[in-house]
Amino acid sequence: MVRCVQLVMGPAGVGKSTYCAALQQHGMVSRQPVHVVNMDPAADALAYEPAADVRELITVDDVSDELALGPNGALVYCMEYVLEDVEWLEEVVTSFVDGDWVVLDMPGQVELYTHFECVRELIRLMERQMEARCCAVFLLDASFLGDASKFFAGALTAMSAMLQLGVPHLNVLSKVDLVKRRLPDRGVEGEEEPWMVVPGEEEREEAFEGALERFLLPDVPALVAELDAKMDARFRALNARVGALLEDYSLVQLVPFSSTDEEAIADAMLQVGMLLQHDEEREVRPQPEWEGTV
Ligand SMILES: Nc1nc2c(ncn2[C@@H]2O[C@H](COP(=O)(O)OP(=O)(O)OP(=O)(O)O)[C@@H](O)[C@H]2O)c(=O)[nH]1
Ligand SMILES: [Mg+2]
Repeated sequence: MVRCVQLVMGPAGVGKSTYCAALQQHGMVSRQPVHVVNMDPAADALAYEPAADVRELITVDDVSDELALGPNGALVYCMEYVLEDVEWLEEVVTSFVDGDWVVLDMPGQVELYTHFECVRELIRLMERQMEARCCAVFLLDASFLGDASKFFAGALTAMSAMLQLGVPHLNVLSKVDLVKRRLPDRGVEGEEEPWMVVPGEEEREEAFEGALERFLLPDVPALVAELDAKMDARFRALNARVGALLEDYSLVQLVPFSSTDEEAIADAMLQVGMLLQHDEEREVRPQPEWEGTV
């Protein structure tokens, strides 16, 4: 009896909840049940139909009012509360059938994954007490990784979470459709007669692939050189070490994702499935009840 649990994490606004909604939709179409659990006690409206919602147990607003804590303190308090009152999560996770996906839509405070103990302890409890196989899906927003310093900052944050949580880890580059949308619709300045060049769909597609490659197959020495050019010379050795660290451990590998791209959604599912050897847990089951509702 094993449940495969994805913890969807990353900084605020990277698209975690949208990723969960896309997975749920994809699961309906591909007849692979995906149960999304809202684990964000400060969430507003949800873009998906939650199988369970932590706000049934505790909310940031209640904690802020009762304990006069600020939003971050209240959130950490809520997560520690979930850990103490773990029966709630246990009931949720163990209510699902073996082989179904359980997707936890986590809050956007990145310190929860890089500094505090509560998420790590929750994972250990799920593994020990709830027969869960957990992995971290860490989202990084394509629109925020534009230059070398942002790229390294993002990759290092994802790496901190990976080291802190100690579970199989997948870095996902979210909102890649925005990379395409932000491409210039005319020739780039500096090129010959740029105002004459209006790329067609094919050229835009090629430019998109090129822009995406910068993220997906990053040229680390070139990124390090970009950093060196911006920073004081005394940081060169540090930049080189950080670059080597990320490269040596393949920590800059990202899976591209866009919530509107069915192929990207299927691929993300496949990658996470391989990470947790999910297929081994799948059961062949009769037609699901929700057939016909999509
Ligand atoms: N263009 C585009 N926009 C996206 C995509 N995914 C999410 N967004 C938008 O990004 C914004 C934030 O998305 P959410 O899914 O709420 O992000 P989140 O990480 O759950 O945010 P928090 O829970 O507040 O940390 C919303 O306006 C989404 O519509 C995507 O793939 N493409
Ligand atoms: Mg969210």
